[in-house]
Amino acid sequence: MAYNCRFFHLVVLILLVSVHKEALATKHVVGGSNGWDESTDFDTWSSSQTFKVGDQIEFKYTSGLHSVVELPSESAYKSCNIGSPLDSLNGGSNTVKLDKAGTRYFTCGTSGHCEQGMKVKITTVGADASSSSTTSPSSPADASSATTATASASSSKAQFLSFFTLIGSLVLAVVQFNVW
Ligand SMILES: [Cu+2]
Repeated sequence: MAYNCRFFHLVVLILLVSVHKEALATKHVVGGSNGWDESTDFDTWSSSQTFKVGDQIEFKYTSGLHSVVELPSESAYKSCNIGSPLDSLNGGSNTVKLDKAGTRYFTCGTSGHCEQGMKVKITTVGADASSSSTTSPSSPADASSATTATASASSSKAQFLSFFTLIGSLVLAVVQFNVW
């Protein structure tokens, strides 16, 4: 009985810790309920989302009909040049982790689909969403690079803090387990 109680507490704590971890990162299904398909308006979809460092994007599509190709540049994205992809994925469901700030370009590898609009640009911001001041086009070069440095510093600080919160939760779980 004592063992069951202890076990139950551990399970509850592990669940709490994993829920907490989930809350830190979001998984965005590309195209929403329409998914990765040439009929989806990806510009509208992506502008409705906030992509943060640590988030994931998931491509869901009919295997064999579509694929996922990551393009190396804005120009390749604009001209639908899939000749030198960074990555090619297939199988109907692919998850991509947004591990750093910046813009990434994805399209479909099926002939003609990129030209039909089956492409999406994902701009990831630092984990601290309040650092939207990074895009100030009229500021001089010195000021804008300083802003970028501050933004990335505060985002790594936020990641550092959430890491410690997670470790703290785990330590708490272990302590609870031993005491009960
Ligand atoms: Cu396609």
